[in-house]
Amino acid sequence: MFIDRAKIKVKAGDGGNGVTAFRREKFVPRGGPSGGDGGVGGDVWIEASEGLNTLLHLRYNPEHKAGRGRHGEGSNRFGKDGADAVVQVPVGTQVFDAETEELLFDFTEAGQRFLAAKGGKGGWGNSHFATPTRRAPRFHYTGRPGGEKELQLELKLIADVGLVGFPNAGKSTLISVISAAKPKIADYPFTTLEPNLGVVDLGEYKTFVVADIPGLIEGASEGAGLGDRFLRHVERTKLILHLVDVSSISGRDSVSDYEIINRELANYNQDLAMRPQIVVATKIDALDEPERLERLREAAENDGKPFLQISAVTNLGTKDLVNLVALKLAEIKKTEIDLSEEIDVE
Ligand SMILES: Nc1nc2c(ncn2[C@@H]2O[C@H](COP(=O)(O)OP(=O)(O)OP(=O)(O)O)[C@@H](O)[C@H]2O)c(=O)[nH]1
Ligand SMILES: [Mg+2]
Repeated sequence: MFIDRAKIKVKAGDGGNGVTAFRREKFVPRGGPSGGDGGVGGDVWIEASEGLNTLLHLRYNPEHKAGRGRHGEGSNRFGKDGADAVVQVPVGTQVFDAETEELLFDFTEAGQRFLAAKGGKGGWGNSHFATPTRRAPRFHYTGRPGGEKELQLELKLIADVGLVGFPNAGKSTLISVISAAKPKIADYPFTTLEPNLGVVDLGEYKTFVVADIPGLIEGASEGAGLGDRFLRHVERTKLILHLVDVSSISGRDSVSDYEIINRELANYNQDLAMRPQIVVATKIDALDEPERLERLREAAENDGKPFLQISAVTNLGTKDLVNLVALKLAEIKKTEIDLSEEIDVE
């Protein structure tokens, strides 16, 4: 499970001040009090939105303020209320008080709203304070300050797609090309030491989340290399992209690489071997022995797995890959819905 975190500061609007004023009318020597109330400060709301997948947008924009209430005026005119501010978050976001760490709200559905900071009340103008014995009160209340809080937002991100392959297969390079993630890339094994997440933007608010994990080697399922520490991240994904370097720089055999990784997945958890998988031949730009590619294609086809070839460096095939992933994910989602409907019927 990856956790996306963002700390934000919310500040509701202060209430406007009331005012002290008196009526001045022709022929009325001493008019009564006429000071209006201050407006109410705006609230800060947090709202769950369907279109968001991460908290990234808040990391660059951590302060959210609502408008202040305007001050009251003479002739019993009330100050205008301050405008509310709305912070959008993805479904699945949990809101904690940053100071006490208390869980304040858990967003489970799009459209839910949580009042994060309440606007200050407006102060009363002096006309509120007139009594038969105190006809000309010369005081008013000031507005109350708006609520203010630091909030810790946390989102458990579940990757839809897991990238697996030997070290150096080009996993991090691929995620850097199809998403905004900028992981470290280098021509030595085990460059990636911790999983990276990337959000792939398909346009129109459609996205999917890809996890790039450290390279796997033979024995990974028993803890070799960085091994099983990260395979659990793949366990929750719906689709596996299995990247295999087919260039001869790798110095290894593409088909045996492919078989070793599949064996490690199965050893770790038999379910992973059954998980939908797309086989992706990488570094096609550096392909100098085409039979490496053809043998891998055959192996994938024999296993009934879709096969694609890409070069993340020249961008060849990456768009097709993203489209195929989107299509497969939609198919998987549809099967899940059909299955749950069948269960409902029983
Ligand atoms: N020619 C060529 N080189 C590539 C391509 N994709 C990645 N590389 C190179 O391959 C090397 C390894 O790439 P990474 O993306 O770091 O590989 P990785 O699979 O994330 O490796 P680990 O994190 O160690 O598991 C780097 O030198 C990349 O520049 C490609 O499409 N063509
Ligand atoms: Mg990497």
